[in-house]
Amino acid sequence: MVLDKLGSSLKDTFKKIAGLGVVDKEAVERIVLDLQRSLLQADVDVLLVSNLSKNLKEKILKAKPPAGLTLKEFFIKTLYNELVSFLGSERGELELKKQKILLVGLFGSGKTTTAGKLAKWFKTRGLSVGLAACDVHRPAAKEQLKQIAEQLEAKIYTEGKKAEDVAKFALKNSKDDILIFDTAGRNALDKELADELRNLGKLVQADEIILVIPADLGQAARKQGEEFVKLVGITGIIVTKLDGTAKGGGALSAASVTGAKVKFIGVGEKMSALEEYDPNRFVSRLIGYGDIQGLLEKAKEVGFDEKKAEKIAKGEFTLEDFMEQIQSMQKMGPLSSLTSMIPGLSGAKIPKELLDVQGEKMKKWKFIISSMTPEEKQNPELIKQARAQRIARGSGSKPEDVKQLVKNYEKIKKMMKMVGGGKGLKRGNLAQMMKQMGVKV
Ligand SMILES: Nc1nc2c(ncn2[C@@H]2O[C@H](COP(=O)(O)OP(=O)(O)OP(=O)(O)O)[C@@H](O)[C@H]2O)c(=O)[nH]1
Ligand SMILES: [Mg+2]
Repeated sequence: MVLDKLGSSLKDTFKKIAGLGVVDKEAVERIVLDLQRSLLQADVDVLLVSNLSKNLKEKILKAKPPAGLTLKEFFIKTLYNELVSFLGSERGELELKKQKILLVGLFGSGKTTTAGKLAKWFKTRGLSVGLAACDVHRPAAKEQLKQIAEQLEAKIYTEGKKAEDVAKFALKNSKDDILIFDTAGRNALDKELADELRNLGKLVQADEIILVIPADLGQAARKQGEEFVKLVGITGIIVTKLDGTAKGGGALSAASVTGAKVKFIGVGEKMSALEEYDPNRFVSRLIGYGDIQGLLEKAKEVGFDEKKAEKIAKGEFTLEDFMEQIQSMQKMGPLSSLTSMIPGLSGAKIPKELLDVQGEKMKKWKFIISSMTPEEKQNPELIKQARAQRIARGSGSKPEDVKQLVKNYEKIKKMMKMVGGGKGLKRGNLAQMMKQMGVKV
């Protein structure tokens, strides 16, 4: 998978947001720091990273979330949108119409391969394609393009000594819908290359002049892009070799600030390894949009309170805290998918049904607790026969139910104190806890 390292660290960041107890300044700063680390590792320009961080902090800490969104959801959505705009925001397109495309770029960036990939892309969309081999400098260049053309059954134009001669020949003879001009690369954008490209540009009058940039350039893609923009006025960029580098995030974000849109990305050596570039889709795939949707749902329903969960794990909790936690967990759905968000719970595999069967009993307990005095809630051990009877009457239950709840609470508290010891819940303990509460495991 392309950019999997960046993808998985971004995914972690999103998960951390969803798992936040409170979204305060400190939490936002911690998350932003996390994000910065991931982006810098992907060779993103420091300035771009700092802009993104600033935007994010301002939006989360100063702006109010729109109605209907919790702060956490707002955080997740804002980060998502910022990443999309960071990587270009708009979708780069090539029209399906008769046109001339000039490919430019430095040595080995992938121009010739990309000429073939584009030919295939247009051909599979029903347009005829011709390839003009305007790289007359590298001895095997024409031969390389010829082989690609044969493989794709595209027309090929090679005649002429100079690049311009080949271009003229192609322009004169081509009846193809799409005519793609492959050009020579250089180590740098020197005068010779600049002159040749300028002349070709004038002669061909291409509809699209596309700069081909390898992703392993990382943030240097910005400077190169800007140079080519100045020289030949490129209309778009194709970033190649995204499959082979962790620096692709840097290249894509850098390319997107040159003012020319990234139109396609190259993700392999094969002719089919070309993808249309849509920042929105790219981000959603990078971080797993389904996962983000899931996190959004969770962030919406409950504010899972980590601090409270920790207190519970240490055996420091009131009856109400305890009920609240169990309810949060119920709302949050399958516990197994949550374990990574709750400290101390990672690795525990708890069947979903375990908490679902609690519904009726949970309701009853809620009524019982709401019939207690604040003092009783804090110190349930005060509840003996007389109090139990009063509470049962108030909550429409039996004194035995009240006593059972208190007994279970005390058992669990004791158990948690024993096993928790500040380290949080250990594997299987929650299951044991449920058993103590009378749930069949
Ligand atoms: N992994 C990977 N390799 C690629 C990709 N695009 C091109 N390549 C490889 O990169 C090398 C150079 O590609 P070319 O298409 O010859 O590059 P060029 O820009 O035409 O090179 P010059 O004509 O010498 O300037 C070849 O080995 C390609 O197979 C890509 O998206 N992924
Ligand atoms: Mg080439």
